[in-house]
Amino acid sequence: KQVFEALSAETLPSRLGSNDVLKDKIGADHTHWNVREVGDGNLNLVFIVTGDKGAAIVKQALPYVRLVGESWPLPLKRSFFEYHALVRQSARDPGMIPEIYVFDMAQAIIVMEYLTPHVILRRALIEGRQLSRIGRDLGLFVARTLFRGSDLSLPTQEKKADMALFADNVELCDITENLVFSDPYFEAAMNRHTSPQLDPLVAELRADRDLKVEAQRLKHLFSAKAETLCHGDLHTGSVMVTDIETKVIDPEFAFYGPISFDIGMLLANFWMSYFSQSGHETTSGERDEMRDYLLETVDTIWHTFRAEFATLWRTERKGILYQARLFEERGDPLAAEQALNIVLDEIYREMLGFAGIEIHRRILGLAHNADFETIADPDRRASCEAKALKLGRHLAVNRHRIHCLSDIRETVERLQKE
Ligand code: SR1
Ligand code: MG
Repeated sequence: KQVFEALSAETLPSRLGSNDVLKDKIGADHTHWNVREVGDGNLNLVFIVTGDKGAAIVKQALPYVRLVGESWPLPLKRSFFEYHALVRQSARDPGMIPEIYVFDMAQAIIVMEYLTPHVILRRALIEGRQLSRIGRDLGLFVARTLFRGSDLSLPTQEKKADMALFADNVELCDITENLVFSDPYFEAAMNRHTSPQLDPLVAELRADRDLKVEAQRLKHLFSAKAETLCHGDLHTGSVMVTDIETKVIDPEFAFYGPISFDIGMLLANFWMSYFSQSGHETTSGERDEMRDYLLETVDTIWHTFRAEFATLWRTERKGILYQARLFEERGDPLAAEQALNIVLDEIYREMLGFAGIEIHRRILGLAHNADFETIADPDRRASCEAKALKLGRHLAVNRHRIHCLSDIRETVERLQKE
């Protein structure tokens, strides 16, 4: 059995240089490879490798959480789940995932296409860039991957076997179960809200019985509703963009969970971006158009998801659920449409809840996001975060009473003016 060894910029060429695929993609002579370590994520090592023929990204899992250090061990097998999730996502929504060149399970290494001139979507949004494609691309991505990974589409034997495969991604699910659904709602050791100005609001949220009950209902859904293969960590840091292309990366948290989970996480990150914008403007109102763009993008993602999910329901529904022989073939086509509306409505309500909880954990928990973290003025930052926290509470607690996204737009715009 090969012993795991972390890569370094110095050792990488000699360790990977004999791989034929990489010789072809990067260059035959690895002594000419140039390696730059670029990873600034919470968990892994990431390198850009360039050579005579081209470039590649090398991602390696470490046996611990990079953000915290060796005191928090984390199994290398997450790389296996990431690889298998990438393969499935690529088949379910072709073109949305970087091309995978090499997977080395023992060394927890995935080598993939170097996306250039792509940037991380979160970065682009902080800079105030409006990407016209992302709403549609991401809406289609969630609809296709989540529908095609579910019992609506897969043969039941295949889905059950795949659930068994991914069931072992327990440590990463454990991170989400604790860091997302529980820690933000009590004084957990790893929490760190960095704006003391928020203390009174944080105390209010932690004493909010309705909120804490909803957070636990959502955790219950997360752990028990194994509907489909979710990306598991679909935030704006897991998306790479240019003006004409969108790619989704980093599905190491992949697990079988609710269809609504990825969509909720994703929309939460757009709402957080919205509230963070005033922390990045130099003159008041400078980012008004950007804020409108972000709310439009939320609408586009959700409406594209709904429309594509409905199309797939009508054209590709071949799994064990809502079978055509019960409905259409018995001369009652409206029955399948009625069931579709009920399914979509349930996804919508859950999605709002997951979005609310994701907002809270990014401000109160361990893992923050750069949208707020890069706001230099502490008072301004706290004011942005407070608005987002209030929206999070509203979404989680009132999700059964919020009938459409335009109601949320009103709430968001009212909070922004506070
Ligand atoms: C300890 S890991 C913290 C967070 O980083 C990842 O990107 C996930 O979002 C996780 O919750
Ligand atoms: Mg990640």
